[in-house]
Amino acid sequence: MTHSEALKLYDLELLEIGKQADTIRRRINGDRVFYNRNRHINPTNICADHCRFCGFSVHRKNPNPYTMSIDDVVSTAVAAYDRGAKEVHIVSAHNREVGLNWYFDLFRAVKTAVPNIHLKAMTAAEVDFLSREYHLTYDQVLDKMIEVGVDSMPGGGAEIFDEKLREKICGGKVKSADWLKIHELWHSRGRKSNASMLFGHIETREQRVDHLLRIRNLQEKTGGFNALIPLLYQRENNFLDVATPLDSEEILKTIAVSRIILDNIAHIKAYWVGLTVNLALVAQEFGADDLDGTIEKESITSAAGADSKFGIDRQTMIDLIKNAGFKPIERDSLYNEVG
Ligand code: V47
Repeated sequence: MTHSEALKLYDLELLEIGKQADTIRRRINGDRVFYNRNRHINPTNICADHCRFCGFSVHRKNPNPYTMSIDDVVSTAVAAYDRGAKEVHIVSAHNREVGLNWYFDLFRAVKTAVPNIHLKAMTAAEVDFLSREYHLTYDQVLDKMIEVGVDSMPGGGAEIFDEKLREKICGGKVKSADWLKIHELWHSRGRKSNASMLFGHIETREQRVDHLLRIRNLQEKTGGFNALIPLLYQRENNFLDVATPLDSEEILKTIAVSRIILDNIAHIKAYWVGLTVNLALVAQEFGADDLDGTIEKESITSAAGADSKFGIDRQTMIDLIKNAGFKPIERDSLYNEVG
């Protein structure tokens, strides 16, 4: 699909584009809606970067720095595992104060304490930060991650690949080509990851389509992406002045366009945290097939205004999916169905 063909999809009526996306969704995933039991842990918010959309890292609008001890991270993971979580999703800010070993020791400690939990950790932005800060190649950082027990990589840090816009909204962090390179190297190790796209801020439809096509091209090469997560921008406590939120029609169209362009990636996640549960459920009819997980505690999106701080319980998740007319499927991190 060319860029202009993909862009034209947006000109379709919402229900028409929804139908096209739903056809692909049903071909790949039937009437299943996936979720998992997971725990998000964000061990520090002290960041060397200053992304203008971020309400999580410590700055003038969020003046409360924190760094968890490794023991605290481990006990949080253990408690989540005891409550049934199958995955911990660990993402940190780019903290210069803690040192390289803090990152790796933390993962090793979690994996030693709960060997059966899936450790999804380290965005490509963190990989790039550690590589630049400590003069390591990407290969060295990725090999180290495997050595200390990281199982898969989350999709964060992709934002929007268009270089000009990226410079404006998150100039200091991982370059687009490097984000893709890091995932390619990770996939070459037989490992899986996710991709994301931050939308609903100052990007254009053209830039969204460009972003999705770059992900599609890498997936053609490696097949290593499990899911795309279109992350809806939240407007509070950050430095991007966005006067109006995106309307639901444009959000649903973007999810549908994602499904259609990325028919080579099995799953499109409607991340309930940013979309609200209601819209995330509607999105299941516009190409999405996954709601993400129970999460337990969420810090990044809620810092920018989302109502997601305390996660969602499993039974509520199941009931919501059933009431929306879909079949709830609890999955592990690699989309295998679990008990
Ligand atoms: O990359 C930052 C985003 C991401 C805001 O891989 C914001 O399964 C909205 O990537 N409004 C991190 N979003 C979260 C992420 C993620 C989440 C859930 C599942 C997975 C997965 C990955 O959060 C960052 C950035 O794009 N973010 N600020 C904001 N104001």
